[in-house]
Amino acid sequence: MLTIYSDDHHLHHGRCELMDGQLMPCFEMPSRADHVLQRVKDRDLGPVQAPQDFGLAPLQRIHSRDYLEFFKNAWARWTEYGQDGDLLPYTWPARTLRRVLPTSLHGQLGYYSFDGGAPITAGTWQAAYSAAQVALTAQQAIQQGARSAFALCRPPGHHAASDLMGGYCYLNNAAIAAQAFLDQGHAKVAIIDVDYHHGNGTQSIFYDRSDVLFTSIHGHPEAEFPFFLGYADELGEGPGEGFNFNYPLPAGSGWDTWSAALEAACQETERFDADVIVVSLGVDTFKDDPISQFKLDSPDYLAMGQRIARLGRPTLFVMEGGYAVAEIGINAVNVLEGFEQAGAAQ
Ligand code: SP5
Ligand code: ZN
Repeated sequence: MLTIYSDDHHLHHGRCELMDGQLMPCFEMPSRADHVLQRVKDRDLGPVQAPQDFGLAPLQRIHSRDYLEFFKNAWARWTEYGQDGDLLPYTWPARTLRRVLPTSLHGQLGYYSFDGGAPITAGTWQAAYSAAQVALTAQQAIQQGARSAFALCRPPGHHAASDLMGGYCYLNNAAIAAQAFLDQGHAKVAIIDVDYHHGNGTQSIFYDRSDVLFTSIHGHPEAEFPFFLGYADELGEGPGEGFNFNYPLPAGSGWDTWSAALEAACQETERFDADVIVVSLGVDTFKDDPISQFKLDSPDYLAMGQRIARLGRPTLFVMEGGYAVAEIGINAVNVLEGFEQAGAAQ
């Protein structure tokens, strides 16, 4: 399997995130992608290539112009205040407040974010821009006939909405790639989000559309981030009704429970009859993940890849979460190897 990877992810190295009521050192760190890349090489998964640059146009198909402009310029505006530490939001337009764009940097950052978990640093825009190009380059490989490809994206993307950053995410790499498939002639794309957290950004982007099926298996939002989306009764709206399926699971869920949800998601995906599949590949479902509560073990990721392969469609894997850094490479690459094994058996 071809892997697309850019060293630019090192440009994003946040110091602190606001989580569980405290400022904490960032769990989303450069060594995550380094470990995955190392495992790709150790296992001889296939060639590793640098991304091409498709410019801003494919990003603008998913994100609003004003959001992209804000994100691109935020760090420079911050340095004009004489600041050189990470920039975090602290006020949001919650209930009772007006959703009107202020002129202030901090007001605008609150407007364009939904949590305090996505710090902006000097290199965040460049890293996120390159991650989106990584996804687009892997998408192009499939467009040109590859059965699968792996976009080793960092920072991740599935929490980012059209004009919102949060949950370590700035640009929605999976959504950008899915839209690129549609723009290049495909009629139906299915996104399967296996990250431990609900892919609220991806869901919101495609919620009223029938050309993208979104399925997500995740910690129940009653108890787990991002809390305010990801319930099973969210089925899509308007033309998108019946094209969104959430499988929220309780803390402590292991492979038996999790794989039953994957089976349900795969059956919806089969019914939808997608041309191509995009997998939002988070491995924070791992039993030793420091911020998550599921109990998957490393061999389970092989089975995950095998089940996805049985869908029999060209498949783009896009890296999302996973914070047990020492095992992230084993678990992510196990999904890819499981996929390839099942394909070879077909
Ligand atoms: C891409 C991705 O996986 N983003 C996840 C962002 C999660 N941020 C909030 C995490 C809250 C964790 N709470 C842990 C409670 C047990 N200590
Ligand atoms: Zn996650």
